[in-house]
Amino acid sequence: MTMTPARPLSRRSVLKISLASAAVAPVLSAGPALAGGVRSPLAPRAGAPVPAGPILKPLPLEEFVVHGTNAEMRWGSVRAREALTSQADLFVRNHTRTPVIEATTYALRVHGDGLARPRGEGEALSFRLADLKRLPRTTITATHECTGNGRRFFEVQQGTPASGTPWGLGAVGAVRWEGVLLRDLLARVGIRRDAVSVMATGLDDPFVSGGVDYGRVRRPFDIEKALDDALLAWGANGEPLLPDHGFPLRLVLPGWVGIASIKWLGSLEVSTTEQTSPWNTKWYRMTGGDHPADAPPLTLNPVRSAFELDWDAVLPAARTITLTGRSWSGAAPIVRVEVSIDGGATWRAADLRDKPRRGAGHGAGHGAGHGRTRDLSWTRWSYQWRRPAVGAHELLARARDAAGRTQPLVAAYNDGGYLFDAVVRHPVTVV
Ligand SMILES: Nc1nc2c(c(=O)[nH]1)N[C@H]1C(S)=C(S)[C@@H](COP(=O)(O)O)O[C@H]1N2
Ligand SMILES: [Mo]
Repeated sequence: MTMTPARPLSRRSVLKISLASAAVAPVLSAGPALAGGVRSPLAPRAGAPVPAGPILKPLPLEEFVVHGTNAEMRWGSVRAREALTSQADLFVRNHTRTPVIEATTYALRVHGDGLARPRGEGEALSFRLADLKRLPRTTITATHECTGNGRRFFEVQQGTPASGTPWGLGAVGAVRWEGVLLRDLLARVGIRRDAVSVMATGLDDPFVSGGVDYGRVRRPFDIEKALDDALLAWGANGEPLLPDHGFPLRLVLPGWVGIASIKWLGSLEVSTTEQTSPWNTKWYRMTGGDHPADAPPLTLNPVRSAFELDWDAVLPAARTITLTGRSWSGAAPIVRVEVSIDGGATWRAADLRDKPRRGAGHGAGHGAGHGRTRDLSWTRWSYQWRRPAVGAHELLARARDAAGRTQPLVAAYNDGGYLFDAVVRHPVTVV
């Protein structure tokens, strides 16, 4: 079987890179559509404990707030020293529950009419983890964040509740993902030059809500992202993925809304037509408020900032209190952060601890390459709060990214409570 596309792909130089050296020989699998060895967490196996809940890792109360099948990180538990979020501390967003998948029998299936040799689902190419690990490795450090992060502030700060998990600001982390760029896999598989979209489908249980079965969690994305920095990740911060974060393989679309990064990746369909799923038509689009009826599916995450403090934190009075926090953007590095300790009347610059790196930003074509590290991570900052008065205060922080995007004082309302990017008023008490 040849892995070379039927004709040269002149449009995208990236695809030219390694067509000659097909290091991977995909196995044709005639097996069932989900040959990945998914086991229902409810089905006990000999010698293995039956997972108790939708999330398998421990969720200590001091570190997490649990919302049903989801859990967010408490900002007061963030350690200023550590730039990255360990998987143990990372928020979890599950539509259903974490599946337990055997790495040895797992395989990623790739099909669609956008492949150089079109393949239906039943004749998908199948890649085991070991096959993928033979491809060039790439590491990308990026913030990872739920689209609905900050949703509860639509209610508590703006008086307009939105439906969905009432996240504070803790549905975010920064992770060093390790894996293979999707473009490196597609270069070996070969795609047609008129391929336009890729559908990623997870292996977790179908999502049922309000009596409707929406099928497996899946979302399409455009071929430009697929050929830019989309990563098939098997590692996080130097360790294999935890089951809750997508073991054995997840998609990572750096800078994009969390839903784009499909966990427990079962299949990729490369298509010559636009694809849809409820996750880009019904949800994860702006509806309601002042948004037009045909607003496009959400892609980039906005600019946000948080103090490394619990909500309603109590701070011992001192001549100067050092406040620390982080700001991040899905589009570009943070270039400026301002803090207000008087409710927004006056603002002063915070000291940025992580300076924007040259070459950081989007596009794997510049400054990024095989086996090299790119940085789309958050920026840690600090602020000296001098002579804080004893009593109740609101702390505000706002950031600007290198793309010129900032944080407004009011976020645009939408029914799904997505992209709350306004300055959050963080209450603290000095005693
Ligand atoms: N298969 C699958 N992928 C998924 C989800 C899911 O429920 N199932 N949730 C999505 C959402 S909404 C988010 S915010 C991120 C959360 O990733 P994490 O749980 O590893 O932090 O995964 C995305 N990928
Ligand atoms: Mo999400």
